[in-house]
Amino acid sequence: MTIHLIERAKKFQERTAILTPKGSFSYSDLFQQSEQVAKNLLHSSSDLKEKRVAFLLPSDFSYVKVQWGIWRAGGIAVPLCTSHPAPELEYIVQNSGASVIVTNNDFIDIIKPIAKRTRTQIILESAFCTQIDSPELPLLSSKRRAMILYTSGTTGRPKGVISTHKNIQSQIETLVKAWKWKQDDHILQILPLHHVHGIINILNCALWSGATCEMLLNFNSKVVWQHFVQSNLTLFMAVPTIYSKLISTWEESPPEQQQFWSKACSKIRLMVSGSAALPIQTLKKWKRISGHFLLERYGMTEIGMALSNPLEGKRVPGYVGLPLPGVKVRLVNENGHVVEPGIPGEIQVKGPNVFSEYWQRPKETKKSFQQGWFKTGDVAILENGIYKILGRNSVDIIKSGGYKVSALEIEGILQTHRDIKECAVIGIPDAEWGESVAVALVLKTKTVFQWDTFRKWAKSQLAPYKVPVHHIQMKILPRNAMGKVNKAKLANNFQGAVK
Ligand code: MCA
Ligand code: AMP
Repeated sequence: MTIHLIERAKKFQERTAILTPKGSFSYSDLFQQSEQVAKNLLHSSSDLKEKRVAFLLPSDFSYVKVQWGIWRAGGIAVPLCTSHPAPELEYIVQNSGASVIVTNNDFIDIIKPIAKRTRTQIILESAFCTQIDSPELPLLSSKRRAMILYTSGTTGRPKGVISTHKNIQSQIETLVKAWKWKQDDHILQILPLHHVHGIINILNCALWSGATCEMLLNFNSKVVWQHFVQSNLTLFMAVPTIYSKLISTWEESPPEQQQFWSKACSKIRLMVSGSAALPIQTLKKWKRISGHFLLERYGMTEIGMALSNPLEGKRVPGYVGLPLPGVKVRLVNENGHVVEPGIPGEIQVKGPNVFSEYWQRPKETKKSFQQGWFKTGDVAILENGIYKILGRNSVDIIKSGGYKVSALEIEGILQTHRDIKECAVIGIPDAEWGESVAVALVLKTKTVFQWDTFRKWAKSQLAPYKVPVHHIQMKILPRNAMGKVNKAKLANNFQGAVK
């Protein structure tokens, strides 16, 4: 079998697949250049046979052709995040067992020592320009494992979520159907490309459909507003924090500018929000500014998208709609029994969209399923026939700016600092970020502590979005009778926290 997503590119030929500030690339360009990537990666072998290929590339055409090239050569694509510091990158390279890292000259200085320590080969993306005629590309089963995305959990370091080609295809097909993607669509890609939202919902849904994906290197509020004006966008998808930032930029602009920007939104056919709860205030403000009633949907790295408000028909603020085509959803109580409508329960999901396993973590994979249903850890309720997300069943998972971060992982890293005796990390509500990462620190005695210096150190260890933005110092952490930190109580201590 061939990869359906990639075979479809043959149909779209000279249509524009990728548009970047540096140029425009057709489906033929993508098909041919990803073939060259695949042949270069294969070198003299006939199949990468699920070899892990990590790649650290900007959000542009090089990223897309390398991702497709890895798939076409039979490898597992492991996308790395451009904003991660060396220790985060090294963890993923090490954990995935990648044998190759593809990168470019902009990232070579950070990658070189990692490659040396992990004994990984570096290939510069520019080397893929070499024309190679053979070998033939391998035929792949849809069960072939295709991608590992790292996601934070309630235990330890992030886990690798493995999706097969079948999983990816069904995650794409359900969205293409539900949101009526078509060839004439044109979407703006401003999200990080190491998560499902950017990779599946935006980039590969566009490519499946023969549409155009316009890629910017990162998110900048003013630049996005300018693109609403100057590009022929029909679709826009983002996390609530981005809508909140777009609203602030609009509010700070002069009235003529506001009118101009607002008017430009009318040519867009659909705007979607997801990855975190959309505050009703943000939904209402965005409606006033852009005329768009945001379509809110719910998903997770392990399952792609599961629930969505309708494309046509009534969207209800604060609710995430109904299961997408082909996705089964149920709500289950603590005893493992399906609950009646009106009773809260954990969301469990089943379907071809659900990931195959956590990379090299058979026990955790087993624990996260109940009779073939994936246990999301999110709690929801079915009210008036539609789902509403109520929260998560763990205080140790924080959602900030649409990123999922683990309090325990951050604590583990911060505790390695010489001044820290112990610490506890929690998420505190934030109108713009959803939640902010906050830390209560107990310092070693005789420590002259400087928050800024400490934060700088934390940034060298952790992804920027995991670094705490609020802190308090305590003599002792509040603990319960079992000795566990009482995080609910701790949250009260952060009123008026130092930023
Ligand atoms: C973080 N920062 C804050 C706060 N929190 N500043 C003030 N108050 C806060 N509460 C600051 C940090 O101090 C740091 O700043 C910076 O933000 C780091 O966070 P980062 O997210 O990297 O910030 P950014 O570069 O300003 O970008 C904002 C962003 C970004 C564009 C909203 O967070 C983003 O792209 N989010 C999307 C994530 C995403 O795609 N998630 C999908 C995964 P400094 O470094 O200056 O000190 S979920 C998914 O895929 C599932 C399947 C789904 O459902 O979609
Ligand atoms: P991730 O594992 O990074 O893919 O993040 C998935 C998590 O984001 C889910 O388990 C939810 O907790 C959260 N999430 C995604 N979409 C929504 C939404 N519309 N409302 C509330 N939470 C959401």
